[in-house]
Amino acid sequence: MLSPCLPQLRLLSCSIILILLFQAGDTKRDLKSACSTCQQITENFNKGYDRTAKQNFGGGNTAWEERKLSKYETSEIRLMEILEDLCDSSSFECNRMVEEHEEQFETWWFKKKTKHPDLHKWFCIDTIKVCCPKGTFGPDCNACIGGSERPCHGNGVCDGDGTRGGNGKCSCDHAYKGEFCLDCIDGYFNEVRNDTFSLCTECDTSCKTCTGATNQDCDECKEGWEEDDQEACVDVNECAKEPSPCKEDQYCLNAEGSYSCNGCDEACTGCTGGGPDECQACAEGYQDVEGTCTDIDECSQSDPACVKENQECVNSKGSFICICSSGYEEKDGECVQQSDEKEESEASETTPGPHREL
Ligand SMILES: [Ca+2]
Repeated sequence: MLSPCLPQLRLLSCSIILILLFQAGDTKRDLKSACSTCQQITENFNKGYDRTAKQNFGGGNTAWEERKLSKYETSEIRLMEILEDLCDSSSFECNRMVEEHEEQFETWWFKKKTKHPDLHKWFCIDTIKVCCPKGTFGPDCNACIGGSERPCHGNGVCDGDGTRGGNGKCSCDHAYKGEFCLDCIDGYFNEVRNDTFSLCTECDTSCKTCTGATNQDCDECKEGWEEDDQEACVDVNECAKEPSPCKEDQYCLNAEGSYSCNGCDEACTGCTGGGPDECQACAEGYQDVEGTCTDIDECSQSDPACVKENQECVNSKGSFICICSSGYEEKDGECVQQSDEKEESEASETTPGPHREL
């Protein structure tokens, strides 16, 4: 068949077809929103119905009042009061729908209400045909996949459910998959399963896939777990492996299904744990005191660490510094008396950093 879009002469008809196609797609989306608009309208109608009932039945008990009220109950005035409050003024779709179908509301109010008390069913489904009964979808209200009683076998949402739109296909709930939402995703297994019912339950945390709930029911272990000789998935102790998966200044901490690398204490060169008592060797500036790497106080050793005149030693963690004594300042590597205007200021540092060589 020739495409109608080939010759330039047919540009116009081609455009019309494209527009129609575009509108068809649009209409499909509109059908769902038309139903939800209608649903909202009927909900608001029911609220309005209750509201007007409360307003007008308060305390009336004389025969005259009862007659008057019962007249109001089915009156056009009451209908109008309800209709007024069906839509937000900003909702174009809602107002358009109410306006367009005002007559239907009157028909229902005066003639159909008793026989068809469910306004949503009478109005949205049977009369203006923007909605379908629950569990059905599309222009002809066909049953959703899995049937209208339990769409998607109770494990998902049917596209267009309850509207004249959609395609009836299932979006499965978490843990379920497949066209019918009867299959389980990885990490879950079918605890119960037949043609119409499926219950997916989570596998043991060690399984990637499984047939039951324990770590012996795994088909395949998850990463970080391995099969032991009883064919159960157990944690891999990554920290016991050679070479260690961690860097030199880190220690390894095993965990169920994983491990972590953590920094050693600053007193250590290499370590087996987090504290200064778990060092493999002490870092420079530290020494082993009863199994704990402890800062060396260079300033209190018999050999003075800072040797220049008017210099003082200040110890720090893993190191020390030499500073000029109070009243002296550093000049060309020497500590000299401060000039008058600077006398008040703090003693200044001669040279920063470790001074192991001094
Ligand atoms: Ca592990």
